[in-house]
Amino acid sequence: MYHKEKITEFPKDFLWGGATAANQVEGAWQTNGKGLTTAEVVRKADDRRHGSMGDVNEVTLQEAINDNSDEHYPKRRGVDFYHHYKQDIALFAEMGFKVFRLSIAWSRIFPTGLEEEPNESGLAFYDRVFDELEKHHIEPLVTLSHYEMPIELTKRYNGWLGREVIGAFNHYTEVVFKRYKSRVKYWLTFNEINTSAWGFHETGAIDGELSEQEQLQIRYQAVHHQFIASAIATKQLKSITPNAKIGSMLARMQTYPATANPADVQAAQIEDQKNLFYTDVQSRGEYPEYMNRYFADKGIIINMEADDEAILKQYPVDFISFSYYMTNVTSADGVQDGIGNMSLGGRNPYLKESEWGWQIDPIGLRISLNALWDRYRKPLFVVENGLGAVDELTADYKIHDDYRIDYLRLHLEQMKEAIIDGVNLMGYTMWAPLDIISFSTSEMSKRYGLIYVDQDDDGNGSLKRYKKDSFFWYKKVIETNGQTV
Ligand code: BGP
Repeated sequence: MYHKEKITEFPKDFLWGGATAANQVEGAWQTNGKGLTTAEVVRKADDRRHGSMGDVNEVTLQEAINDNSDEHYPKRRGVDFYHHYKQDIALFAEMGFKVFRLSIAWSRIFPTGLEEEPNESGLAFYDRVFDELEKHHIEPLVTLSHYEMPIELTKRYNGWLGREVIGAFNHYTEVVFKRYKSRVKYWLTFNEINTSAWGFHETGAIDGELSEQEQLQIRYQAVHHQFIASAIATKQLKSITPNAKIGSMLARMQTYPATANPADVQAAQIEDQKNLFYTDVQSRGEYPEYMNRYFADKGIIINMEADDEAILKQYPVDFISFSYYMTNVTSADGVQDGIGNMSLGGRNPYLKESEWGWQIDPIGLRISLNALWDRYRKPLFVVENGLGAVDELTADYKIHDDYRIDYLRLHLEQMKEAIIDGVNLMGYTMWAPLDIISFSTSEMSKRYGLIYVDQDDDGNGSLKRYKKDSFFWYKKVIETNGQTV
């Protein structure tokens, strides 16, 4: 009789690590020729905890561009990883990281996105970062565009809405694929590609006063261009470094029905399809049928060129990566209540939430892993998961963040269950190994790190790094390959 042994532990070569993004860590926003990006013109709001994501419309784009300071734009200063990378990577190594997810700032390489020749000092910076990672035997996992693009492309082409941006992006990807050919094995094209449907800083497209239909039309057209750019990048990578792997990156938000009423279950299915649409296209290489109905109902027409469908089909992704912070709830009557500043769905009475209203659902991670594995049969990678919380630095420079340890532990336990269920999971990069600027709120005080960074919301502080209790806990997790969580 055929018998396959039950898996009981994390795979031997499991990629443990942490994840960051250039615009939230690097700072040095004007150093060595770097250009301004979309992320760096989103103004900080006084209190965005329960509000919406950043909105450039609070000032005009031109005013933001002309403002040469970082006062209202904390992402311009980050946590100065640009000058602290050696120290930071040494700390990651001390925890035993096998992988570090970082993004390349496109505008360090092509300041306006329009240049023919790349900016050598931008390329050299990432060479130094990769040198340091190599020294510590840490594998880089590189996101090519994490919520940003050179601002000039936004002004000129309305971001990803302009088909011309595909050419600019793939000029950049070809340059970095060639340059880092021997150093980077794992690549992601667009961070949380599905959130492009939400607003300015992801797509670069400026919505202004538009109807819902017009906004959807813009956003899905912009995303279509991202799909094509991603498939072309895959094609380039396969010819430059055939052994390298490229993945899609989804903000996975499973939607639960509010009740067992079939009408609610069906409403949840539709919501879920809208989330999985992105990985469906990038993994299966074609637009799913259910979207045709949605597009027709909403009056959306995606303009495609002759070869678009062929390139999507020919160059699907190798693996599926995703961020996991929360799940959603919906009902046939529609959404009742938005949670936090990220999720679009309703509140789940069975779950606790973070100080920023993000509902915490570790079992949802196991459900998501199983669902994605069943759907795609491609290796999965959890490339973001973590808790944003207010931390206290004690007089003796300690941070007792047992709440963060609990959060991570509960998610790791469910991840292990999913592995025992048979899910093929390549790795886990928690968000974020050190405190960085929060993307949605631009606050420093929404801290995710295992390493505390001494900086406040206004940019005051020594930028010194201190190890939190979670630092020592995660080190142990990696040392024991997840046996001690
Ligand atoms: C994800 C983004 C990250 C990150 C994280 C936490 O959506 O990919 O860039 O910031 O969420 O969100 P925040 O910083 O808004 O708390």
